Amino acid sequence: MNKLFLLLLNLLISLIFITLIFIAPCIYTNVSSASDDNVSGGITGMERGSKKARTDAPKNIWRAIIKRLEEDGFSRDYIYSLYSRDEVRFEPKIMPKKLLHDEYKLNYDKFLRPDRIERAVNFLKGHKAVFDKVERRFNVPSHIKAAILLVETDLGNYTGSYRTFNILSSMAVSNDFSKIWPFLPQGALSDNAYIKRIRRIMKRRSGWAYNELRALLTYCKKNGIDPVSIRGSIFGAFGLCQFVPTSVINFGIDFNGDGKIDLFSLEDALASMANYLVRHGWDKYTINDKDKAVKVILTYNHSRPYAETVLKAANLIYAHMNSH
Ligand SMILES: [Ca+2]
Repeated sequence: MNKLFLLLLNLLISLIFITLIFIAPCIYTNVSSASDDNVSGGITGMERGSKKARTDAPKNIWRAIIKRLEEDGFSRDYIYSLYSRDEVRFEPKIMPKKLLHDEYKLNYDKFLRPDRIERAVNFLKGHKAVFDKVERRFNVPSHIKAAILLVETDLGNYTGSYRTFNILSSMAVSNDFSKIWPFLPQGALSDNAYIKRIRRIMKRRSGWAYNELRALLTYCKKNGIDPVSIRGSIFGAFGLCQFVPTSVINFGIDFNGDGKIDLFSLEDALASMANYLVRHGWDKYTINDKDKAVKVILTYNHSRPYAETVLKAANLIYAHMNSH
């Protein structure tokens, strides 16, 4: 009887031992992975890590735009990775600046100062081979292109410091007035007509910006460019010739033949600019027809003071070139 009791006791101790050594850790692992799965949706450790990084990273403000870009065929991973980057920020402060921008208040006369004209002449002389080559191909005189470069970017010295991706993304999500009203001049907010106008403009510009954002991503993909790296104006234009993305897609030219349209290269920017003007009606007779010239230049930038300044600067550059 004692023997039987001892045998049973030994068996019991062995069972407890086996349970402690082998089975308990398995139970513990299962319990812990099951509880993790509740959080992560039942995926493996590696996937869990990447899923966590992806879902946590982009800020909520981009949620709708990410969904829309996905629906428009851009890869989810690519769009997520872009909107997860530190450089990508919502910039509501630029909205009022853009909304309140008034072309007629800009000081265009500064572009006609003798020192600026002289710099434009020297720039044209310094890059004569490229200017000549583009003129031969498109029939747009070099002094017209130099004048546009002078007014647009001060001959490439100022191409803009805003990230185009941020500008367009911020505008695209700002169809909601509540997102920008804190940044508007407070006095203006008591004016109902002003608020109504701003609301209307924002809605229209949000649609425009989304379209440009999509074009920016398409252009960058085709040309192997990081979209977040491009910097330009508050209006979403970039490069020496200040094109918005849809213009790059429709009128951009790879003139130096390196396989990509790069508007920060003089060859590509000049050819793209000339191509834009030709496609909007510029021909070899336009230089002698001021009304027609103004009409075409207005398609480049819809501002009469701009178009007239470009033509005046072009004439001054031409006169300077031919007086020495
Ligand atoms: Ca190129």
